[in-house]
Amino acid sequence: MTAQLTIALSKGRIYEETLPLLAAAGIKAIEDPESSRKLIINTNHNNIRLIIVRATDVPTYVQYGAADFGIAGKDVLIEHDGDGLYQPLDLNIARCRMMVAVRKGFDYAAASQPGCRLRVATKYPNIAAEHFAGKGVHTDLIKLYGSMELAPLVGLADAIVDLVSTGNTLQANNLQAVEHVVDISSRLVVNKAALKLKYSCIQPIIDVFAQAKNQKI
Ligand code: PRT
Ligand code: MG
Repeated sequence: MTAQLTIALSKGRIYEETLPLLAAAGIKAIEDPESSRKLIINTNHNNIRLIIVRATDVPTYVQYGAADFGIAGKDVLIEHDGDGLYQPLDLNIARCRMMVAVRKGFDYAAASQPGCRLRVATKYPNIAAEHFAGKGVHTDLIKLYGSMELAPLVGLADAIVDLVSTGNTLQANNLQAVEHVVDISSRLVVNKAALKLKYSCIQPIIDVFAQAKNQKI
């Protein structure tokens, strides 16, 4: 009997860039999650299904074994602290950079000297705390769940730590990136127990993803 496999994905950019990898593994969703309201999407394989979750929830579903594997951004994975996750492959998709950004004209060089104190708004408090601790800068961290770009414009924070890809959002909001924190791409995350129990189903998919990724480069 073939094992039942559940794959956790988020809608949007990760899903779009994962489709070719799934296709290379012969897996096709029978409905488009972008237009369907269903959260469980069947595939052309009776034993394989996709579950559609928020990007930040992918590691949680995989960690607890509700999904056997999933795809999540390195931003989400660094911020999520949990055991039971095996990260065998950087898929090199949904690439961007995590940056510190401030209002144009804000003197970041002066405000980020060792010993200074900065108010920083971010969705990534752990990553931000580590970054500023490394520079010897004290921070008041303000956790936000989206639209970080607004915070420096309305006086909520001096700086933000956020993802930047084209830079258009910063530009449109009169902000500028002033410091690189870490390069981000999405990775495969696999439940460790599932990998052992369903090795003959999961490992071939990991191998195809690795090949498809290398062909793209
Ligand atoms: O949007 P939602 O709140 O539902 O969830 P999410 O933001 O967690 O998911 P989604 O789909 O937006 O992002 C999923 C993953 O894509 C992230 O975890 C990253 O690993 C990756 N990724 C790659 C990005 C970007 N590029 C990106 N540019 N995630 C977000 N952005 C945002 C950024 O936060 C900023 O607001 O896009 C804006 C900047 O884009 P540019 O092109 O204007 O610079
Ligand atoms: Mg988003």
